[in-house]
Amino acid sequence: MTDLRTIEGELQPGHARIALAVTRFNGFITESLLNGAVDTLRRSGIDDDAMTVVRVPGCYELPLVVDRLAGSGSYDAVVALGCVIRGSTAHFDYVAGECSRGIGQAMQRHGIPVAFGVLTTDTIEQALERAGTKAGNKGADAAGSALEMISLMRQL
Ligand code: INI
Repeated sequence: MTDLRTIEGELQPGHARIALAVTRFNGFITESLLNGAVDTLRRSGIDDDAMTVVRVPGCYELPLVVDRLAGSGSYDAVVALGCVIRGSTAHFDYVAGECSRGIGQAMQRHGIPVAFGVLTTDTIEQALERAGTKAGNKGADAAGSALEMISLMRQL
C-alpha cells in the first residue's frame, strides 16, 4: 500500500435507493441471482422499502428498462440481473451483445451506477455454478459493486 491520497467506495453507503431489474427468462437461475443480491443489500443495511424489483421478459429487454430506471431520478443505483445461455444458433450473441452494450450505455447516459449481474455462459451448469453454488453468486457480487459505486460516486 502507498501513502497516496486515495478515494474508494465502501460497502455500507448509508441510505440508498436501489432498483433490481431481473429477467423472467431462465428464471430458475435469475431468481437465485435476485436472492443473492437482496441478501447482500440487506446485510449492508439497505432497508427493504428502499429496494424495488422490476421484472423484465428477457436480457434483450433489460437495456430499455435499465435506461428508464437509471433516468428516473428515483434510484441511486440499478442492479441488472439476467442469464444468457449459449444455444446452437447465433441468438446468444445478439441477445448478450445488445444486453451488455445497452446496459453500459444507460449507465453512462444517466451517470448513476448500473451493476452488470448478467451471466453469459456456454452451459446451464456454468450458470448454476454462478448462481449460488460453487462459483459464488454473481447477483450478490453485482449488488456489492452497486453499493461500492454509490459510495464512491458520492465522494467524487
Ligand atoms: N433471453 C435471456 O434472458 N436469456 C437467454 O438465454 C435467451 N435466449 O437464449 O434466447 C433470451 N432470449 C429472449 C430475449 O431476451 C427476448 O426476451 C426475446 O427475444 C423477445 O424480445
